[in-house]
Amino acid sequence: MYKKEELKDWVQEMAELCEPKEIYWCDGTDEEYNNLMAMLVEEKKAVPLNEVKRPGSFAFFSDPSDVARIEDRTFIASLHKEDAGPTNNWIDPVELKEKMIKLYRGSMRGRTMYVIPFMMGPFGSPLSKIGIELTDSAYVTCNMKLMTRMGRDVLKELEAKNEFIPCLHSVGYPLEEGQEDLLWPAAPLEDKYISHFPEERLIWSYGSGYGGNALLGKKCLALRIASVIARDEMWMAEHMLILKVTSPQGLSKYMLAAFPSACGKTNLAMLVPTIPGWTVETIGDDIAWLWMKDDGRLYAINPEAGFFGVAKGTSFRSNPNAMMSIRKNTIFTNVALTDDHDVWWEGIDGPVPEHLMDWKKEDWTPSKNMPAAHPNCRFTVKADQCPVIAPEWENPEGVLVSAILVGGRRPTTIPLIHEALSWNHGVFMGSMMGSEITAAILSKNIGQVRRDPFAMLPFIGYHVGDYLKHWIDMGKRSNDALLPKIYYVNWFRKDEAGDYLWPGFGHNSRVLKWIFERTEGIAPANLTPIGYLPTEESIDVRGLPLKHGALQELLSIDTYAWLDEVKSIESYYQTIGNKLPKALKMELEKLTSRLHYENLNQE
Ligand code: OXD
Ligand code: MN
Repeated sequence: MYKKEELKDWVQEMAELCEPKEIYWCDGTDEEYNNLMAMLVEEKKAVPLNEVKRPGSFAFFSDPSDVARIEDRTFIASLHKEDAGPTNNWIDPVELKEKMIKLYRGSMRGRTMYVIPFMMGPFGSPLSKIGIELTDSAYVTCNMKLMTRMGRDVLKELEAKNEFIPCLHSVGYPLEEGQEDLLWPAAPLEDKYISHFPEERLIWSYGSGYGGNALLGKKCLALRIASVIARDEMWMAEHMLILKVTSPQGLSKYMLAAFPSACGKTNLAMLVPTIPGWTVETIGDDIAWLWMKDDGRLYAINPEAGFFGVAKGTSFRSNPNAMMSIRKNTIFTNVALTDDHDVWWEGIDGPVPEHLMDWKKEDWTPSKNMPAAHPNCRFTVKADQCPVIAPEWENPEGVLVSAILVGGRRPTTIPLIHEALSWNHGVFMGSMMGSEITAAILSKNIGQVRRDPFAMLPFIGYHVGDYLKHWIDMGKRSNDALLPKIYYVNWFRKDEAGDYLWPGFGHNSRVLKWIFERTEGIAPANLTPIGYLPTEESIDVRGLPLKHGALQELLSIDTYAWLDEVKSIESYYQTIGNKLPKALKMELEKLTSRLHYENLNQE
């Protein structure tokens, strides 16, 4: 964190290091955005889309080596290795800076350095944080305009807030005199570094222009660095959507949900309920910052101002509100293009076109037998284009949180929904949640399950054991009656034939309704060894074409499968080491004895 008086000197110092041909201070106006886009079109880096079908929208195509967050090249350079914990890549900060300074030296030659003042969180919120990103990418600058509050107003706010988080970004492809630029400049994989210096609250990113590697307000600031600040200041920075559910009686409640990347957070945040009279509105689709007010309750803001959503699979069937959000003024990255310059991806509505230009800018026909859009193709759009954005989404005071959902893709064992017995039991659920690995990250292990505590595995800026302890400690500052109830949901349970048991999407509103009614104290539940489960009658399945016996199976608990799960959690907990909070060990022990007791009773 630097003081406002340090801003000019820091920009100057970084410019001397990176040697851009010019420095440009962003004012955040629409005019500036339009000028940058016009320049990107001129340079052939952006493709303008069909003005009738997709007005004000552009497509970008990345280098095939730069398509996702790169966890292997993401570093937490804390002063002590121990503080980064077993889940982060650690490099000594002095050594890392030496390496990166060499890379940054002259890295912006022939390019403009854009100075982007941005704010994470609504103006006027006690929790909001200012960042300044220096980048040599106009694409990144345009994305930051949609994803954050950015420009002149932020510099004004800096006068009051005093401090900012410095974020340096270079694509790592300097242009020597007469050298032609690439359409998507980037550095080779071994030179890419997404680095965080938690004690200094400093972010240095080099070599990638894609998503979370380059839009530094999102994963780097609002999660990794913010999680460290939050621990120190007793608030929470979480990888969670925020939604508002309103009952037919007009009562509204706010819920958060933590699911690993590409598990449907955007879909749930914008869900269209299939039960009459209920509505869902969106506050955020990816990140929530939470704090406890004097009343002992938790409140949340969405630090972002836009959505950087996975396009693949998005359709009027899966997420009509997202489709309506991206009708205009949207940046698309790595989608395919139709012959009339509209966007296309696998899973979008309508028949598969006969001919496309794929994300590698090559001709594509169905016979190519390769996806036309990259599986991690994205749309970037301002949140206020979402037709169901809640009017209070920018309330600086945040919204009162009634429930926290955790979950992931688990084909077996985990029921559709269960409620934690207490805050600590809920933290236990969050600590052991897991999901199959998806295309949002570059990994060789696609398809395997990895434990991903509160979906924060790639985003905790410190030791995972300390992070879990922070959750326990937050609970100690209040009491269970005031804290949100915690739920484990699993939309992805399969039957023996491998078919999903639950139809998901808009039908998830039926589960939200049960949660809503639980927080009101009116929905019945069965007490089981793993927590409270809905009685079959308490989930509203009217009009739902469920297979015979599906609901029973979705709500069933196989104690033997759970005892296997316990073993797997035990070995996972060992990887956390001695920083694992005692409270969680106790929760695991208590779960084990409840399961044994149940087995004895059944025999
Ligand atoms: C994201 C992610 O982009 O989690 O939101 O990968
Ligand atoms: Mn995310």
